[in-house]
Amino acid sequence: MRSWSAPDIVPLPGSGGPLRIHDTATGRIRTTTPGSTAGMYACGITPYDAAHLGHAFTYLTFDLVNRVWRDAGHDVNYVQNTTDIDDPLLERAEATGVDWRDLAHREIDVFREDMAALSILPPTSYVGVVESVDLISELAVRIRETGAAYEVDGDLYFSVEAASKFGEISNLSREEMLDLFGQRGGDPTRADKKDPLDWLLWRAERPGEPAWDSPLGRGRPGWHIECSAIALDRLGPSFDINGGGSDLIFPHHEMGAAETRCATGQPNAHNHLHVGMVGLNGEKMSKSLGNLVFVSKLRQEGVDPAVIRLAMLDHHYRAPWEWTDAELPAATERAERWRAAVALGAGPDAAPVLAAVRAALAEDLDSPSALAAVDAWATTALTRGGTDTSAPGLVRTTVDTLLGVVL
Ligand code: 5CA
Ligand code: ZN
Repeated sequence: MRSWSAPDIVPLPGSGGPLRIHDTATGRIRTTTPGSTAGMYACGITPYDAAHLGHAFTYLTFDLVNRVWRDAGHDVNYVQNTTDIDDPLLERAEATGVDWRDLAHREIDVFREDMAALSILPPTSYVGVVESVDLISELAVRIRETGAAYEVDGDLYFSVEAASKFGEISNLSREEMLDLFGQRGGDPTRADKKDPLDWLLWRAERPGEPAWDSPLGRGRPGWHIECSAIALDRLGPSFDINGGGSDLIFPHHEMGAAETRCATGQPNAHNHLHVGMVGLNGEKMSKSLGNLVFVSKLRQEGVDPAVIRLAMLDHHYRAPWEWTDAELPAATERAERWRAAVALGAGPDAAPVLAAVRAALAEDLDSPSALAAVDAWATTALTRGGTDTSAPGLVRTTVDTLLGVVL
């Protein structure tokens, strides 16, 4: 499926250091060790509604990884899916009287515009589930051939008993797993399953629901296997970073990792990256709760995308945070201050700013510290001035290339 247009990336002098990033599975900050091309997969949207700031915060995080790796000299093979067939999409289409395909296309279009406006680097491969049904059913067949899957009334389930390292990413107790599985799209109470945690790989056709032919019969893919199959197809096993928002740690990423391990004998990824939830008024911002701040709405209201980006960058990606009315005024003030400083003909030496932004981002994407380094330079430039005529240009490029903020 078509991705979105890429912002221009102006190379910076020298190169950045290796990215160190928190890994959910080990709970440690680890140095990533990509080859010449780094591989990364991020779970994409379910396109039944417009993207909200929580989604944008998650894709901003993957965008920072992308920029840090590129600055360190790597190419990046970045894959993102879009869940263009799933229960919530069908339910919304039914409730609003639109065709599910039209709904998905419309919302994916808005998402592309939002991402391009926010200067989020596009995935190398942006992949829908509908266009991937064959490769998803092939992976389900591979899993069935290992003996790890069984049928319940024509639906195919993965048997959790066959998952050799189940819990390796989430490190949760069985009680916690059962609880989250029930809350997040699982079916722990379905009768005739061998274990309540067994999960759906392939759902046999139901009357009135879309279905595709496959070696497993007519039906549609379960949720987790869509991401395992697309990632395996585009990136192979053992790529560098897999992730999404922290709401996906369990069951989605645990069960997806089990599928890849079962089919290939290898882990799906070396590092598991999870982004803190953005909330509004004390709750996680979520489509089902309806407490949303849409990126597209802010853009329509004329908010500068660079300001939206700056507001998000002021929060560390792992910490959950709340969007409040104070975010935009603070970010607007910062953008104005930075713009005034780079508009000066000269300023203090900017090489330390580049070094500080690089160092902050390379250490677990510490974007608040990166902003503080630029703040300090801008304050000095505006209050005491400076004589380096190349400094404003270097700060402008640093901010553009590493933080994606166009001044
Ligand atoms: N299509 C699936 C992933 S395969 C899905 O979770 N779609 S989603 O539209 O619900 O979310 C898209 C991405 O945004 C996911 O990575 C999810 O973890 C992340 N996300 C959702 N809500 C928030 C939030 N409030 N804060 C931060 N990230 C969020
Ligand atoms: Zn996913």
